Amino acid sequence: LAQNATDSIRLNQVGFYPKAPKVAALVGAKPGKFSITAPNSARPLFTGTTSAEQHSQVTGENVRVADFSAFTTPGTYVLRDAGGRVSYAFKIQPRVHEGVARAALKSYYYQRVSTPLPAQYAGRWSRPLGHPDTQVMVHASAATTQRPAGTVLSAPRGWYDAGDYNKYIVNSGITMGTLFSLYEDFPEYCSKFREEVPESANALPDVLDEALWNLRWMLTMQDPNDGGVYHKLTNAAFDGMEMPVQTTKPRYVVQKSTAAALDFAAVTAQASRILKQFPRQLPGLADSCLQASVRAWQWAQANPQVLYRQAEINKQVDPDISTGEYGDQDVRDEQLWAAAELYVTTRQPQYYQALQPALTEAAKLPSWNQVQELGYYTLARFQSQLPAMAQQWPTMRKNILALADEVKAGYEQQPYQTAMTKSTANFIWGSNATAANQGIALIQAYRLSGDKQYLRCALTNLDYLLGRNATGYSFVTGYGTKTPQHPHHRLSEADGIAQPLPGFLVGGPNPGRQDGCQYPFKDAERAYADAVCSYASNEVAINWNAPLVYLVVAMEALQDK
Ligand code: G3I
Ligand code: 9MR
Repeated sequence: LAQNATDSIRLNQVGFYPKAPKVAALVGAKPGKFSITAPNSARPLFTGTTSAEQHSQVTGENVRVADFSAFTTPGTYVLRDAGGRVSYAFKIQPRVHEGVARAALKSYYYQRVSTPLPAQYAGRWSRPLGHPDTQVMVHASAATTQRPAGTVLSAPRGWYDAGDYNKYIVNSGITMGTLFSLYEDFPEYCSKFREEVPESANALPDVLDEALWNLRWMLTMQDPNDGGVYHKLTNAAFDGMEMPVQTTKPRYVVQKSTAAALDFAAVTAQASRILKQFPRQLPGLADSCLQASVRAWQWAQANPQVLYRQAEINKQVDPDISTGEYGDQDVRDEQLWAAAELYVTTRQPQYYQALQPALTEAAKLPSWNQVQELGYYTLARFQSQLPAMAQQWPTMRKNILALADEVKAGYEQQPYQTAMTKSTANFIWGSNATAANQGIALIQAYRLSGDKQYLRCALTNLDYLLGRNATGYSFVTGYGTKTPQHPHHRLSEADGIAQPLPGFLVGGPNPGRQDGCQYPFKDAERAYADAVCSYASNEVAINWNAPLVYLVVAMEALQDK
């Protein structure tokens, strides 16, 4: 029967919590009854009637919705529609997303740089060490008197950013902020949440052990002479589709930037207050982080507009750098985020002053170049301990809720009944991270208001990512029935193993199609190609997996609500 399964019945291919809403979108379905059955039996365990047909303006599909929320018995099932079509098998059970949650966090272990991955932890994806990054050169764009071009530095560890092998401070910023916020929002759950990584037996929660691997790299990216932070550690050009151990190209740290300094200041300030809870395991590290944070902050105040413009740099010095730019040209949001983290960690009035201009501004959905909301989340989390903010707090609270309300408004009315599919503007490069970040915005609103409608809506975007979408894919490698097989991911492509590394969220539909690959469809919701060439729709990235980890872990932690 599984062979007859149709990808026109779109649902969360992993499954559903017993008491949660359960919805499938049926494309081109006959009207009438649908049923839920065991995979190998036609005997209905639940029957319902599909909704009236709705025409999607985006894809041209006609969609009916099957709602089986009232069916709560744990088990493994398929959905059968009026035309006799059968869905992929899915589960109804408590903790149904625990496997995805573990795998999504474990993806960071697979992205670790400068270390061998032994089979004990990496299984068939074990690999020898590559990119030791102990002999990194100062690029001419970063030359100073103390560190002239060609000076050799050691900056090991960190995570590979994405499908490529470079390490970018700006993108590490939002990634670390999201993972640290997960820990601060759900400390009990995170403390029990274990994967299988070398540090799992120690006293730290695994999510913090994993973040430490990248934090220790980030700390090496600060120039001790002035407190400035290099924008990235990179090859001059992208490595080929080869394994880390095969790569030999020189690596550089490039120009310092204000965005890098502020993201670094935010992350290290947040790290400092979290790691302070583990003085015996990590003696001195919290203090070092805070010192590093303050110095980066001071550098950024003295250098408020040092933007990273790769094309300009390439006109002036050699060698040319052609890897990811992460060229944020507006650092006001980075300034606010850093001020917020430093304020919460130190409670010093200067940081409070620095975040004044933005305190009453509308909230914006986070992305690598828009981090203001990360500051809002942190201020919200500690609000009861911040009496100085009492006056502004009602406005800020209203703004956080307003963003979530905008994400949520009317989602039940459109064909797929997810927040993500409400607007084609959501479908940019890395659109799947938009879905996950919308989920976080909704969870934050739930935490502030206690209104469960936000949680229900957040779950629609997890359903979206795991299969209730117009492509019919579950976008997390290895989780679901129809999952990406050919991500733009050097580690997955070059290892000679057919199955990609598990637990990775691919970028998702992106009508921009900047990679020039062949796409089966061009419309916003279906512009996705499961092809290695498609870096604009099928790459993986640390800043996309982080909100997935947050969303799935939060749903697991809140499943009984
Ligand atoms: O912001 C505009 C938006 O206003 C507009 O409506 C939309 C229309 O397409 O475009 C938006 O800008 C896009 C931006 O991403 C959105 O974040 C750009 O067109 C698009 O080119 C840009 O793509 C970035 C891409 O690098 C190319 O620079 C992605 O965000 C970013 O995630 C990606 O990051 C790469 C690194 O450079 C290298 N490592 C892999 C990583 C993931 O692909
Ligand atoms: O592999 C690169 C990927 O990580 C980037 O997101 C993408 C856009 O900057 O570029 C990819 O590299 C491609 C390069 O830009 C053009 N030549 C082919 C490369 C893919 O192998």
